[in-house]
Amino acid sequence: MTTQTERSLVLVKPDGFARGLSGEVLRRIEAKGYTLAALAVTTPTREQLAEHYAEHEGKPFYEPLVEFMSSGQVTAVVIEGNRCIEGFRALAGATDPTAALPGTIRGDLGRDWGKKVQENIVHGSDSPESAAREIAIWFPGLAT
Ligand code: RTP
Ligand code: MG
Repeated sequence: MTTQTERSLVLVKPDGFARGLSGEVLRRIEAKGYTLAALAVTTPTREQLAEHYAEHEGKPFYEPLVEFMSSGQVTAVVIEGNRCIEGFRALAGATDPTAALPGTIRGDLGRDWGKKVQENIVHGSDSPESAAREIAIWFPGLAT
């Protein structure tokens, strides 16, 4: 087990933002004990999303995903705390909100809306390398 302080990039996606769930997501992050290092409301550009989702380029859900993510405002957050990357992904739950366990953000607040892409309220970085890369995309001025 590592106990290094780390940062993760969290996004409240356009579905969560439009439903007014940014506060609820932030509440769960803070209740868990992580701290906020940066916060912004922004409408993602396709260029930002192409960088952010580079690993998914070419997959069947890529275009609908970029379309969905650029469709409205998001709340972008840098969170901080020991093992917060793993910890936030546990808070978020499984990618598919129908299958995500109750108690998780996606399990409690998400569902299948019959869209072309899984609308699942939040994004969280999946590794220290992804976190560093993603934080630079969403908060280019943030000191490391
Ligand atoms: P995220 O990156 O947003 O934290 O979610 P994740 O790691 O759980 O999921 P990932 O595999 O990285 O996929 C990124 C996002 O693409 C959408 N997706 N749709 N089969 C599908 O329709 C499908 N698969 C993925 C979801 O919005 C997912 O969060
Ligand atoms: Mg991912």
